[in-house]
Amino acid sequence: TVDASGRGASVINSRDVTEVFKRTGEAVKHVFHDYVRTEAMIPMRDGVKLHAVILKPSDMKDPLPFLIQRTPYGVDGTSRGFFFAARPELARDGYIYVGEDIRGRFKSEGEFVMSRPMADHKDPKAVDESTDAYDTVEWLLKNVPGNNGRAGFVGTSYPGFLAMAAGIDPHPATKCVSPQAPMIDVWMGDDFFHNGAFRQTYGYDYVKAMESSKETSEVDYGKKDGKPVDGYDYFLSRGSFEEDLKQSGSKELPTWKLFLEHPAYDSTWSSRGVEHHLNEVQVPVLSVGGYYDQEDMWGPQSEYNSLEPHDDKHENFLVLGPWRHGYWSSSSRHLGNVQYGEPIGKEFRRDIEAKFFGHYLKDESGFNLEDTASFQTGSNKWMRYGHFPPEGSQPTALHLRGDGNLSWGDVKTPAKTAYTSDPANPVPYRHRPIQPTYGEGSEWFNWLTEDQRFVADRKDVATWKIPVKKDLVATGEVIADIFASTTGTDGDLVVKLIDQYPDDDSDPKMRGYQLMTNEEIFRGRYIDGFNRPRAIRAGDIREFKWSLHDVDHVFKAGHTIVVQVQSTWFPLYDRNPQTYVPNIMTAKPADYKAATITIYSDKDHDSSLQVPLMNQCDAVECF
Ligand code: PG9
Repeated sequence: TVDASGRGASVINSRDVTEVFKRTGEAVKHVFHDYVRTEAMIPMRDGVKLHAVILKPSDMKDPLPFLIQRTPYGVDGTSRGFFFAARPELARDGYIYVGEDIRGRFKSEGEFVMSRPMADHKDPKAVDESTDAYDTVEWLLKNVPGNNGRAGFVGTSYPGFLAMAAGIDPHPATKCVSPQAPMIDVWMGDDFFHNGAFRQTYGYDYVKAMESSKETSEVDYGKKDGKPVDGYDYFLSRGSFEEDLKQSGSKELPTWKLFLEHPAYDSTWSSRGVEHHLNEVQVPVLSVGGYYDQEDMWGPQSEYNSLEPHDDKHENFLVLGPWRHGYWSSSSRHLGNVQYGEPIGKEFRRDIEAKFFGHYLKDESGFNLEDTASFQTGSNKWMRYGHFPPEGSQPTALHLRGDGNLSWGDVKTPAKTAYTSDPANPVPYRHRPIQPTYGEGSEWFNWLTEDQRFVADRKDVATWKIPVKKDLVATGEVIADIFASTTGTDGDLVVKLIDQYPDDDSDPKMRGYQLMTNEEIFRGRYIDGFNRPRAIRAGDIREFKWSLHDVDHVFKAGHTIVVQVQSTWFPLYDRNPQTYVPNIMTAKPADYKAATITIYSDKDHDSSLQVPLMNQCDAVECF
């Protein structure tokens, strides 16, 4: 360890940096700076020291701002998106880059707490990710010569949450933050739960990887007959999450314990919900999110929505695109099988991200985002909006009729649609075999773009369709509003909005393809509140209403809109026993029972999706 004044510092030359670029697959012809690399142990207000790597362009003439990324993934290597790998356009612009290991991770002292709750900032001794960011800036300003007195924070996913925390009660020198795919509430809609349904594979895998040691560990489901075990069989044979942990033979890890003991949205989780603190943000925020983010789709959307009412200075910006988790670091022109024609990640990094930091940290010109930039799928073009959803976006009911058809007009004939959901034979969320989340051969990254025909013939998946006669533009939030009953006393509902491509599509890979544009799960026991789980009375018709997130998509004429409803999405989500038990994490084998779910379509129980149409009257023929 050396101090930040440069004593004992090593120089990273441009060739090393080029190597880093190369590893990302990015063809970079020019590298602009050599860097002086130093390390420091930065003292926090409670005496704990955090390990940081500081990279200063060796050719710098004028003072430069700090661009800081705090992370639980280690700052020594180039893994998990340290600046050069994930953000070459920013690296080219010249900043003093700082990467810092958060408490308890890699070379930092202290204890790691998964998505550490916000502390009371009136207490001078309290620490959280916001105070650690503050203390880091304070130390850097005083100890790293050549800075211009300004700092910005950037990060994706966990580091995105850390960037957002740096903007809450920020250090006065912190001038802007860009939280990208931040987890904003790990219970409500990000990594660990969605609307109360537990993300079993993710919760198991990620916690094991992060909490088994100070560094990141591998997760493996083992082998059977010489082949890797399919995660579907692995979790099905184990039953409840409690049983799963028992059989894994692993020691009890702190966040697993939270899952077991706090399955509902109590203060354990709400204290980790960053959205509850966003009225305290006083710096410009550039939130970035993917329409196909398999981990933190909810975070950036809810962050933007929570900040918007307090945005008097118009400094709350949003960028959305058809990316999987963090995929704006790539310059790919496609996601899975879906082609976009242009390297949208590169355009975002060059035209928006680099300009945002240039503007707020160096007073450079060129940042011209008014509010939102969204890459609209279907039409495959960048759109700019003064607000999201834009003016003209109209929530329009798409009704689920009894005959398997959808209709834009009111339902005339009362009807019901029923299916039986059996926890012994749950619907897979992606095609099998299913590897551990981040393991070798895992198709976790692109599962949200998988062709849904792989489950379309199952009897426990209900389907509705409508042909698209004229191009339909949907921009805004999609809401599911489902009237349903069950023969059980608890249950889950999964609703998927799908764009089905025509059988003669010009791209052979896309012929008949069922591409989800929106999808989400809701756990029935939370119908009266996420902190108030309760049994549903068998046979009662109840209204279940929840968000399927934002969309910006053109359903083209000649395509078909499809809605699928099912009650399992396994093993990403644990199985609901469908019999009410106080804690699903500890359910017993006898609790898991098949149930028949009935969806109603009539005047008083109008099951539908609210689709945010931009050209409602024209496209729907003014019904
Ligand atoms: N999505 C990851 C994560 C963040 C926070 C909690 C759990 C997981 C990540 O990629 O950082």
